[in-house]
Amino acid sequence: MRGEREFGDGLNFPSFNKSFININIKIKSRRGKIESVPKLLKEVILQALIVGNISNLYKIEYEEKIYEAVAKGKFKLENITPVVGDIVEFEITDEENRKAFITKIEKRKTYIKRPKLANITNLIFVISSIDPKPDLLMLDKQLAFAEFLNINCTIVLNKIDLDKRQEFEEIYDTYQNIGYKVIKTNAKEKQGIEELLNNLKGNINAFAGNSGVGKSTLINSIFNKEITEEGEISKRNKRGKNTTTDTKLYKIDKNTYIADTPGFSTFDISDIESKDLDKYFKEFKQYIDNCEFIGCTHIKEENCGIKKAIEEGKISKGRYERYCKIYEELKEKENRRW
Ligand SMILES: Nc1nc2c(ncn2[C@@H]2O[C@H](COP(=O)(O)OP(=O)(O)O)[C@@H](O)[C@H]2O)c(=O)[nH]1
Ligand SMILES: [Mg+2]
Ligand SMILES: [Zn+2]
Repeated sequence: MRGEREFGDGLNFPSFNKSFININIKIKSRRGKIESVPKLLKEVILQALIVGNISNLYKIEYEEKIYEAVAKGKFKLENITPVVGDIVEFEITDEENRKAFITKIEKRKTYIKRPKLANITNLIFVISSIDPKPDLLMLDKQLAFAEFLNINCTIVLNKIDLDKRQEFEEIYDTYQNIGYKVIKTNAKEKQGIEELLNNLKGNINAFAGNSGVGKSTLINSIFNKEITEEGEISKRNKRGKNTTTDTKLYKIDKNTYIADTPGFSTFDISDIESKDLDKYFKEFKQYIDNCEFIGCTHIKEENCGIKKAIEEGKISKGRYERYCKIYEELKEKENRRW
């Protein structure tokens, strides 16, 4: 049995794991009889977190130390490669120069394909109230995708200082009523940063949102120093080519990380099938049973539970309109595929 530490709903962060294997060994007694006796073998398994990856080299963190590791050949046979966010078992091959082998990948809690990220337990979707104006279509795509991936998400409504008429309050209410955690921030003046930080604790977090909404400013406020610019430059390798593998985890504290993920701003949700989209609109779920037709898409059908819920003011009209748009987009992509 392996003794793992639990951190709420978050991850089992790498720890010093002892595993005890109980086996029976056969011995010859003095009288020449073969006897089976139990023997307790004690084995120490080291676990680390992958915090960086460039091509086939991994940076793994173990007890505040960073080792440079390669994956042992057998992963190729298993058709699985380690990715940033993976918790792995490893063997140290050279302590002085901090070199290691990755020998096993622990079961992933979550997995994102593009960019490849394991064990993200909190997605932070940032929109700004003004400049650029809130892109709710993007937000709803992202929220649906997070539901699809089964990852918790948090909405950050940034640049509240610019919205003199406080129109962001309506957005706040819409998403709060659905049951999402919404945090209002002014990243420049560090308003709401404390609340955001509390929300990140115990998770591996990734930020997403359109360019200019304030992601870098928010992350810098959290760390109180400039770190993400460096991360953004590293998108390009020495020859100036874009690399897609360079993702990093930045440590906030022992149990909390932020993923710096180039190319995560606008993500592709085409893995969702149009017919399943309603499941990923969280507040729709409870009304789907009221639809007359099984497989109702809630667009052209009559006697639709979703449409009724909108009339009764139980579902936001804006959310429904964006559902229709996203549905059509997915449907179109599917038609092109066949
Ligand atoms: N007024 C105001 N400006 C902000 C706020 N957050 C970020 N900015 C500014 O918005 C611009 C874009 O921010 P940045 O963090 O680079 O956005 P990113 O592209 O999402 O990383 C910068 O000029 C920031 O100084 C905020 O809360 N209020
Ligand atoms: Mg940025
Ligand atoms: Zn319906």
